[in-house]
Formats: sequence, C-alpha cells, structure tokens
Amino acid sequence: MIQTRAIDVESIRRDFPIFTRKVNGKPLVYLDSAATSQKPDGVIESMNDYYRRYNANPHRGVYAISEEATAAYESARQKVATFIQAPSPKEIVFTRNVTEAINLVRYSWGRANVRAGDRILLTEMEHHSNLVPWQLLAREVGAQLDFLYIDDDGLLRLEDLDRKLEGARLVAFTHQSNTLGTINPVKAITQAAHRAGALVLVDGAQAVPHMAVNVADLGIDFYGFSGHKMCGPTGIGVLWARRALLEAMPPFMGGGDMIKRVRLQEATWNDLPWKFEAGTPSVAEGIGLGAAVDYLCGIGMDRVRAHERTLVEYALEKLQDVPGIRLYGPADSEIHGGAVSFSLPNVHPHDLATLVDREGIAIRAGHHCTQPLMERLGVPATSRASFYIYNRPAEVDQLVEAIEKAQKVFN
Ligand code: 7TS
Repeated sequence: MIQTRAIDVESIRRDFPIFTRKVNGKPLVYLDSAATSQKPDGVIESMNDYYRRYNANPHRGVYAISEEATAAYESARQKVATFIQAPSPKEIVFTRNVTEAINLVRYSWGRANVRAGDRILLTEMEHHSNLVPWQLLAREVGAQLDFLYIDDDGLLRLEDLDRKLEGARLVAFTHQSNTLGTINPVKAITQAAHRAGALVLVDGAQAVPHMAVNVADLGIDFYGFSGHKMCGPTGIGVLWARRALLEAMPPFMGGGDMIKRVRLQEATWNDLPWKFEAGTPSVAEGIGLGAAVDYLCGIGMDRVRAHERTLVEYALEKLQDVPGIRLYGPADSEIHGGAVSFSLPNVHPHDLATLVDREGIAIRAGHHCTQPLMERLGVPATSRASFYIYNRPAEVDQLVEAIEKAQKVFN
C-alpha cells in the first residue's frame, strides 16, 4: 500500500465527525467531494457558536452582538480575500454559490457590456452553471456562443484559441473540470484573451478547494467558487472580480444592504462589496466559510494538492487494471486534479454506484451537469470518484475491489 506523505490523513479524518458513522454496515468511503466536501468540526462549531452566542443581523444594529456578527462575517471576507490573494476584501462578493456568482456576472456585467454580434467563448467541458447563464445572455442580447473543444485526452484544443477570440467579449471556462479532472492553463488562455480584448471569467469551483489559487497572478477578471466544496457550508459562495469592473457594474439584486440612499423614485448604491449583497446575508455560512479557510490554511494548499495528486496517480494506475475500463481525462497527474471519471463495458454507471454503495462507498454516476461533454465522450453518463484531504490510498483499493465485485454480478 502506498502512503501519501504530504499530509497526515488519519489526523485529518478525526476532524470530520461524519467518518465515525457507518453506511450499510461499513465505514463510509466518501469519494464524491467534487459534488460537496465533508465538513470538519471547526466549521460546524463556528456556525453553532454564531447561533448560540451572537446571532444578530449584521451591518445594522449598533448593539454588541450585531457588531460581533458583523465583525465575524467581515473577517470571513478578509480570510477569503487572503486565501485567493485578492488585492482587497472589497473585491470579495459573497453569493450563494458559484452558480450565483456566474449569474451575477451575466446579469450585471453581461447585460451592460455584451452586444448583438459579440462572441462569448466557452468550452465543451463546462458545468451547466458556466454554460446556461451564457446561453440566456446570448439569447437576450443577440450575442453568439462559441466553444473550445477537447482532444481525446480531455485537454482543450488551444490551437483554435486565437481564431475563436476574434470578436469575443468574454471567455468563460473552468479552472478544473469536474468530470475529466483536467486542470486548464488559465494564464495562457487569459493572456491570449486579453490580447484579443476579451475579459476572462474562470469557474474555480473545482480548483479553490484543491490547490493554491492566486487570482492576481492568474491575471483574470472574474473568478467564482462555492464554499461547500472546500469544507465550508452550503449557501455561501464567492465572486471575486477586479475592483474597477465591480465599480462600473450595475447592482445585481435590489433591496436592503445594497443601497446608500433611497428615495421614492431612485436610489444610490452602497460601497463595494455590499452593492452586490442585497438582503440579510448568509451570516452563519459566511462565518463557516471563514473557518473552512482557516482549516485549509492550517494544512497548506500545496500539501492538499500534493496529497490529491498522489491519490489520482494511484487511482489511475489501479483502475487501469480493471478489465475493459475506459478512463477519461489526462493521464498526467500534473494536469489531472482529484476527480477521475470512468466507464465499464457491461455495467451502467448508476448500477455501479448502487452496488459499491452496498460496500459503503459513495461515488457519483451521471452526466455531472456536463451533458455536452457526455455527448463528446459518446456516453450518457460516467462513474466518477473524486478525492479530498481525508481520502486514503486504501480507499482506492476498496473502490477497485468493489468495482471488480460489481463486474462479476453483471458478467
Ligand atoms: N462549476 C463546476 C466546475 C462544478 O463542479 C460545479 C458543481 C458547479 C460549477 C456548480 O456548483 P454550485 O455549488 O453552484 O452548485 N459540481 C458538481 C459535481 O460535479 N457534482 O455535483 C455538483
């Protein structure tokens, strides 16, 4: 059995209460962190503590517990800013999730800046969250969608990039594919896009939880991600954008908190980032996300990535030996993040997921919200195992054994 020396998995696992439970009489083997990660005690406790000790609506009251709630919520924003190396917490807009972050850009920036005939360049591997919003915008303003396609290794075909950038206003693509695991060359695409005069939005849902991300160094314009995939709670996500863009963009939703002065016929907007945060925010969730950032920083993102890289290498090596298996995505772990998709000749992905669940193993089966990518791969669905800090190499062995057992049922 191989060991990953990057992090102490056994100690990390003790921080996650869910790993004390059994599923179908077996210890839980959780291989679906690309869908949502498990939560450590510190995150759960931070939210409990807010509700138990200082629950109040932030930004409004002048009394002590409201000030405490405001301070905790805004300190989470600062933590997130530092985590992704954003120049200022004013550039960190809290949303519900990455889906809302992308829709915010579509609605606020897109409607003001994308015109009839403009192009929006996407890729064939996008999650529906980074595809459907642009379909809606394109339909609304008369813009055209174009796509970068993938090669058989699951890499973007960048030889088409410069040609496709002609007339593009925006390039929107995922940092890491949730289905293929492919880590895209963000800097290279961004440089080409900027040369062509297009802005760049990157969907960081599968990247921020798993590697060190520096938005300033990447040179991009918009970056979004979800708290629940990075040890944080559901209901909180982040849009980072360059300050000048946020300053120029009209608000997303109207309501309380996002205004400075309201008269019957008109209103003026609050400062950044609150201009984009209408209504009572997800306070507990924001605080929980701050605790998740603390937790990940305590491990170190380079070690998180190193650990997952070891797991992916091991998984690719072990899965390769399963008779008839088809593996998707790059073979090189340098550009393959912690999600491995595969299919078997005689077992439908849903049947496989059901059978391995009997062994306590949670994997995902389906189109992973990437239906166009499934079409390109020529399958309706794949099985996917995705890894995180709490996964052991031995769980890869358990998965492979369970797959082989499932194959016997169907052969
Ligand atoms: N973008 C990517 C790359 C994703 O992987 C996901 C969720 C989303 C956007 C949407 O995230 P949300 O938090 O706004 O819903 N991906 C998955 C998955 O792979 N399985 O379940 C959800």
